[in-house]
Amino acid sequence: IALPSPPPALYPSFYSPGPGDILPDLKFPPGFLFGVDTAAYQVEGATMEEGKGPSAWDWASRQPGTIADNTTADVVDLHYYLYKEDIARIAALGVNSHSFSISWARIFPFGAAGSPINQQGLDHYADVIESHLKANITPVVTLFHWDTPLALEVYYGGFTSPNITDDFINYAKTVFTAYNGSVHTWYTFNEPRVFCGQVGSYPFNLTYAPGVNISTAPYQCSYNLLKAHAGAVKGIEMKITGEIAFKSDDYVGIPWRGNNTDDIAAVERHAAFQIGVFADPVFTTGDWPQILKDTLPPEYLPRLTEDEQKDILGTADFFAIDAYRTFYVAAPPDGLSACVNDSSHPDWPTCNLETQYDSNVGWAVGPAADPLSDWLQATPQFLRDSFKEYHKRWPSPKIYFSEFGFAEPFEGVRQPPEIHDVTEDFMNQDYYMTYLGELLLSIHEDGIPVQGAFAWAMVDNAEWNSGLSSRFGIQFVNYSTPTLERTYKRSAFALAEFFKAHLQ
Ligand code: LGS
Repeated sequence: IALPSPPPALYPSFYSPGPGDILPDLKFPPGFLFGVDTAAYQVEGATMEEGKGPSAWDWASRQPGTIADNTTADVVDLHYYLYKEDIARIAALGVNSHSFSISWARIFPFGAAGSPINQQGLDHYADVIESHLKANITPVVTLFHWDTPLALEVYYGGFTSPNITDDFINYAKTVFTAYNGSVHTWYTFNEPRVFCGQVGSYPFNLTYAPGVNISTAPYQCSYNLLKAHAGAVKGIEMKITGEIAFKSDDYVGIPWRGNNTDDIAAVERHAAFQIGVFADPVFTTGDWPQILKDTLPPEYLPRLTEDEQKDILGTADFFAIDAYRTFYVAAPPDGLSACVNDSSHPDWPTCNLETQYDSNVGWAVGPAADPLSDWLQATPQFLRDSFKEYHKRWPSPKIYFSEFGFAEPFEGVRQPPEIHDVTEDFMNQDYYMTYLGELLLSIHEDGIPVQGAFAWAMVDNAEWNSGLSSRFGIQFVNYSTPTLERTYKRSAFALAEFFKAHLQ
């Protein structure tokens, strides 16, 4: 597939320099990965084919009211069958890496250790990996991007049960053994904080509102998941042939009133209850952040024994961060600290992800009614500070900027009505260009060892609860065509040009 010339811009972008003119003298370091992201549930489709078992999301997407537009991911992009075309299309852009996930239920339809292996699933991903290598695209493979085999939810409640740990380690070993040597970079888990936050409404209420009426579920999940991560990494000793970590999400907040000590304490508390839940144990201490232990009794937060701490510490070769944006964090009016996602504690003010910022975070109010203000939540101006914070708090020889991107709403909000072109995602383009400019400065001025940047997403896809209506792709997918036709958006051309100018 040859890259077509970009069509002439239909109207001017907010961001004036062309992708090649942004900091033209600054280059990405040698070996830098210019990647796009996907995840199995979100792009593959074919959910009931070739021996795959159902996942929790296949179940959830069938429950009325769970997905905004009532779509399932049964067909979605049919990447399961169209992966060769998709690989050719990203190769044409000059993309040199693809970060994708393996569906656990394709390899173990029933999930559990000792249950049958689906050879077709193993063969499928072998060919997917080979096809990437042939196209000179480095495969970066995630073992778990939220699609728990449904059977394990039914048997024992998925990640709320300690049984999950052995079953995950068994799955991980099977995959590592099958593809070791072909895959160099691995992630065990995608965004465990988001995943276990949803687990607040376990088992089957997969909305994004975590932990309001909850039990101990989010922290049981965190405990089991952390042990599963460490067990997988230790068990495999990948360090000989590859590198492995998990993908963090979220941000270290910015104190709302600068040097205000309450706000600084709120930032610390926020960091401890968010990224710190997983990053502290793995990168710095082996144990939960102290604030967590001080706040949550052992019934909520199982304590890690010394042996467990030893097993967990150091189980990441690099730090990976899905850094979409940053927020201000402020102490709530009573001066205590931020209302963060620890509502399982009886004495703590409850809040959820939808509203936690309303009262105490200034302008960064959660999901906006007006999509334009969602765009305003893009925060390139904080990217360098964020990377400094990540690197200071959870030091690692290498960082991947593992996801960033923006879902352009095309409903006439931003484009002049006479244009209304679904491939003119100029806000997404501006998002990528401003972030990447800051990233170059972060590497060159601040000395942050970032070695890869991955755009979410390769194509439009099933955006969890938002279904097909939230379009994060750098390629438009026309879901009304039988071929599920892909078209490069403006952002894809901009990314291609930016990386061509800055890769060496
Ligand atoms: O699709 C998910 C993407 C989309 O946005 C992916 O599966 C997740 O790993 C990840 O959580 N994702 C994601 N997160 C950021 C949400 C905030 C986006 C706001 C962008 C405003 C500038």
